[in-house]
Amino acid sequence: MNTNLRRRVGQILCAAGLAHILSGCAHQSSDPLQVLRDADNDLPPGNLRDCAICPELRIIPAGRFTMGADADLVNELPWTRHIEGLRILWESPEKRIRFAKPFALGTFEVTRDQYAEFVKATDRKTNPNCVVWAGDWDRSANGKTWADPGIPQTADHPVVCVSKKDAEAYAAWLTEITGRAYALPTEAQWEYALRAGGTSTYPWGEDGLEVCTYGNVADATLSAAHPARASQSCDDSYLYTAPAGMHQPNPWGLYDMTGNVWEWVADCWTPNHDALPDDGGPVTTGFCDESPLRGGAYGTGPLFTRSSTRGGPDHHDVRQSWIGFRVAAEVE
Ligand SMILES: [Ca+2]
Ligand SMILES: [Ca+2]
Repeated sequence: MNTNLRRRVGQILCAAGLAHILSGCAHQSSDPLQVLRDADNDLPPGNLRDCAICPELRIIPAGRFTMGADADLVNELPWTRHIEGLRILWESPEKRIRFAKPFALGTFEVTRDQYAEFVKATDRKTNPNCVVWAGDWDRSANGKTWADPGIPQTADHPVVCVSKKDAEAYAAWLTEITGRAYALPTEAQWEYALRAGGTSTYPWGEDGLEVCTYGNVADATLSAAHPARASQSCDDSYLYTAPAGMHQPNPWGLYDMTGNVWEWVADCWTPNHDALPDDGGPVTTGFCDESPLRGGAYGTGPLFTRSSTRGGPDHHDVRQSWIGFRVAAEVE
C-alpha cells in the first residue's frame, strides 16, 4: 500500500468515527514525533504510538553495525564443548550492515491485550495447538491458545502461542488501521537494536550473570521449581512470563530484548549469515517455511543470552508458550 493510500485509509477510519482507536486523527502527520506529541504526552522523547491500542514504538537511528560472531568463538567459550556450542556457527560469518534510514521498533513485546484487540477486530480464529513449556514440554494436542497458554498470564504479559503467520497478520492489521507500514523486524534490525551501538559479548557487557537485570530467563526462581533445568544462578524473580517492561531497558530504551519470550523475525532460516543482505533487509532465500528466533525466553539457560545468539529454526506455523514477537515500522 503506498503512502497516500495508507493515509487515505486512516482518514476513512477517522471519518467513520474510529477516533477511539486512532489517536491523532485530525492530523495524519507524516512526522512521527508529531504523532507522538498528539497521541500521548507521557511517552518518552523518541517514542511514538499510532493509536490507543497500538504498541509503543521506539525510533531506532540510521547507522552501521557488525552482526554475528566470529566462527573462532566456537573454540573460545568453555561451554562450546556442549553440542549447543555448535550453534555459534549459525552466527557466522560476521557481516557489516548499514541502515540508511531510521526505523521504529516495538519498545515492548506485543502484549496479550494488544493482540486481543486484533483478534476481536478481525475475528481471527486460532487452532488450539500450542506447545507448552512450563518446566517440561507438553507437546500433546492440549487445546492451548494465546488466550489460554497453559502458564499464568495477565493482559500485560507478552502474547505467546502465536505463530509467525499470526504475528505477520497482526502487523498487517496495524498497517491497515494506522496508515503506517508495520512488519516483523528483520533479524538485522533486531540485532542492531539489541546491541544499541555496543560490541560486547552480551548486550550489557561481558558478565553473563548480569542477565537478571535486563531480562527474564531461566534463573534461580525457575531452578527452584524445576531443578533439572539449566539455569542462571542470578534471580530475576519470574518463573514463566513476566509483564512487559519489568526489567531494565537496553541503552536504546528497548525492554525485554533479552528473555521473557523468544521473538519472531521476518527472515527465512539459513544456518549461517552468508545470505544476509548488507542493507538491513531480511534474508529471503534458504528455508522460508522456517524462521530464526531472537532474544531467548523465560526458560532460556546460560547458553543463549549472547548478543549474536540465534534461536530456532522454527516452522512458521508453530505456536509455543515461549514464543511471541514485537513489531517494526517505517518512519518517514
Ligand atoms: Ca525467570
Ligand atoms: Ca523477548
